Amino acid sequence: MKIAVLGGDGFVGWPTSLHLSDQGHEIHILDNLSRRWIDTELGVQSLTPMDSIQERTRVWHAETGRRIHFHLIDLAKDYELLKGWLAKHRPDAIIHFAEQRAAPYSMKSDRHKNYTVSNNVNATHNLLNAMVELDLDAHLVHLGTMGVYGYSTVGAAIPEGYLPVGIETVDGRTVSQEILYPSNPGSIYHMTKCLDQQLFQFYAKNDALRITDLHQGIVWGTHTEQTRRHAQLVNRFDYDGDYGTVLNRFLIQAAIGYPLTVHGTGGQTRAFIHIQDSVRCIEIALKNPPQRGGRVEIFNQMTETHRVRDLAEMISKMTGAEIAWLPNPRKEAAENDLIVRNEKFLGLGLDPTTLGEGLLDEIVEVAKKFAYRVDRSRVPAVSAWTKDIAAKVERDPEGKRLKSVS
Ligand code: USQ
Repeated sequence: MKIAVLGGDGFVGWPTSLHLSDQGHEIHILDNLSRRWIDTELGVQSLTPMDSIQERTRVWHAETGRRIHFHLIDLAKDYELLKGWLAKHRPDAIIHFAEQRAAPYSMKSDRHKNYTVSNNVNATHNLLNAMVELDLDAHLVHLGTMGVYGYSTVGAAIPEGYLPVGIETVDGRTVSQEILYPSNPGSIYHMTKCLDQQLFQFYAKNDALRITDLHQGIVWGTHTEQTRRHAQLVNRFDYDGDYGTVLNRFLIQAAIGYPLTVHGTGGQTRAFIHIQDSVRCIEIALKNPPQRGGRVEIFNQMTETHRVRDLAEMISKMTGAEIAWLPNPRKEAAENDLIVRNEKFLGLGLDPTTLGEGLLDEIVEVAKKFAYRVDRSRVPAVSAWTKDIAAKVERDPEGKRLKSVS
């Protein structure tokens, strides 16, 4: 297949591009390199030394003989460029990762909120709009988030996107309907993914676009089979308070002797997936497109759930790291249960990589290898969800005063 990978320079986009190229697909990465610019804005860098996208694709070609093409396009701003590219190349499938993906970054300031909404929603809408205009019958696979469902304890399993409900009619009968599971975003970033869901519903209904939305949990790990092949194919690995995600952060913190930064009681339960499974799920989704004229296909892309404090305690036991119990910079439930259905991917052959499979050590080893690149002052999460909360989040675990970066 000819596949366009929008956002193919990012944390999940890059290993996905390699994985699909390895399988013989023709891969075109479209990216505006915004993630690299945000690193510059924040004054942080990936724990792992990343080369330019051009250098990465050169090394991949030298290693495998396969070409990955790169096109510098901003989906949110360059509608005509995007449309022109799609008209010329007419891909069979499009994978859409091209969104600002960090909740803390999206909550940093009014400017960051505006940026996240306009970037994410415009990127998605420009893409859908161009596909209709060009009569492009490509299968669109979008990377969404488990966070669209929210994290309140409901005592029932979260279904894969749709919820059957009974509605009482005016004449007293009960009719059944399947609705999108009620969205309950916990950040501006998560809210943009809820808006994406609505855009997909409309375009699937109105224009019969074939769309798959992947509600992904928190990704952990860094290497995949392909990124291991050469030092310069390494994936990015974020540790900072905005882009680093909880499990990877704890592992890096353990490796550099920094107390594990648990927010609040650590009673937050979240869904997780290893990066290797993430790219495998995208491959499976590509092989199972919905029918034209059918509804949006939704998969829960996660393999296990864990409570934040259990992860901290497990890593502390494994490495001897201290745990710091910090005021939570986010507005979120202090404790929640989470049960998630994920039978669809399992039924299509996903064989989950779980925490118990020795890969945690591998990440600690990677972190130790590149520990000299870590700026400890960038480890604490300083982005507070409200002004009231900002006043409470004052000191980092090492006792230094925290400054808000805006
Ligand atoms: N947390 C800590 N300590 C930390 C970092 C996080 O206790 O040092 C807590 C947070 O307060 C939160 C939980 O861990 O309760 C998860 O935070 P996270 O930063 O690992 O994940 P999140 O902000 O939800 O976002 C990440 C990705 C996002 C993806 C989402 C999937 O950045 O792109 O959509 O995970 S999900 O969480 O399922 O919504």
